[in-house]
Amino acid sequence: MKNKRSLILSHSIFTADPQQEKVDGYLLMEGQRLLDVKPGTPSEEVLKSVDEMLDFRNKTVCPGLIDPHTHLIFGGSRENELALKLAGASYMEIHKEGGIKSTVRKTREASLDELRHKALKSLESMLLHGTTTVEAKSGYGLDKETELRSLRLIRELPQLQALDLIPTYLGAHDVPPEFDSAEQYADFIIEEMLPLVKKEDLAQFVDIFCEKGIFELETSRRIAEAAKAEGFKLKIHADEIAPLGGAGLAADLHATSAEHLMSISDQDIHKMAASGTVAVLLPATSYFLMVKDFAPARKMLEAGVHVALASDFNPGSSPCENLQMAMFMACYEMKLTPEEILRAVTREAARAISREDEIGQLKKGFLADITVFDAPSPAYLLYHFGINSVCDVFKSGEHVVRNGCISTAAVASLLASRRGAEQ
Ligand code: IZC
Ligand code: ZN
Repeated sequence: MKNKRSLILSHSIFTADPQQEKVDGYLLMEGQRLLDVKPGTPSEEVLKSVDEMLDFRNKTVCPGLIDPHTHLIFGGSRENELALKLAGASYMEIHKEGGIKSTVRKTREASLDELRHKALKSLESMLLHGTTTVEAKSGYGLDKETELRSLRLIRELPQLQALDLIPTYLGAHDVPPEFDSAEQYADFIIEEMLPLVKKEDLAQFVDIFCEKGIFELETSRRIAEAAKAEGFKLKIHADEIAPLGGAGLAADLHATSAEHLMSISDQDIHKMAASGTVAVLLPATSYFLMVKDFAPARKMLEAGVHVALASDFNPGSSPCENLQMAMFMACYEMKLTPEEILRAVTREAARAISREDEIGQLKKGFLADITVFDAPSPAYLLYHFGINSVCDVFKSGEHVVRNGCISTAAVASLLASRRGAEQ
């Protein structure tokens, strides 16, 4: 059967393609891919060639949003920390007894079915909020069995729902109680876990929580170098709280991205620009942690750093699947413009997960992953804040969200074509 050809009309197409970033015109897609994006009105000939025409003239059409930093797989929740935070406790104070440690306990106790159900619920929420691809980390098991179980679950999830997932092994998220020191646990990660994760091809990235009192700079370097030697790409949680120099380490090792970066030094900003390491900024986390520091996004952009935004979805410092929250925070707290923000959740976010050749832009040959906002312009989208502006979403050409509701038929068709592609 011939692939369906669809045409989308819009006065506000934000392509994220540097060659023609904003288009008042139309977009053509066929099957899974984009055929063309053009200004002006389509000719009779073009109109005759399509099977379907979608009128989004007063809406903003963007590449499907990409969330390049989430801790998707975890058991339980941590609303008990709210009272502590309101009483003034910091993230690191809570971390001593609870925090990640409490989520590790709950993740180890959870059944696979529970973890699957929870992740599916979150992915559904992400889709309804416009996200089409998500990076997903392990990191709440820390022992062999639970880490592998989490990563295998991440691999399974694209067979069950619409989003694509990019798997990251975050064994170095905290030191589990079975180990006496970060050094000892790092040996276990390097000698046992990295080869196992590689053998089963369970992760594209290895990530490290490089933070004072968690994994210090030298331990982080040891893990990162071993991961690189094993063939993984790198991501580093860097300079979130203390200015340890994790961003400089990420740049030295040509990591794909460094994340958080609220305490980054000027020198490391320049190092990141030179190495092309993407800065993945997580402003919803600063907001939720009730700290007043936001990463110096403007300084980074001026220095030539690639800046992406992510939700940091996790049970402790950002229990929020809605990437638009990070977009609002980037606007009102970091003073990024609507266009800088849209680039950061599309083209730059694709770069942060090494998928920039296929997603994150509306241009010929790219996957037809498209998010439509019920907003006539990018400025209106960021101005009308605090609501879900997403009305329609296409994933690999399938119209999976229609007028704010998931189309189970379109998702089923997407999953069938994924199964077909595997055979
Ligand atoms: O569970 O607290 N920062 N990891 C590093 C987190 C936040 C997630 C958590
Ligand atoms: Zn994180």
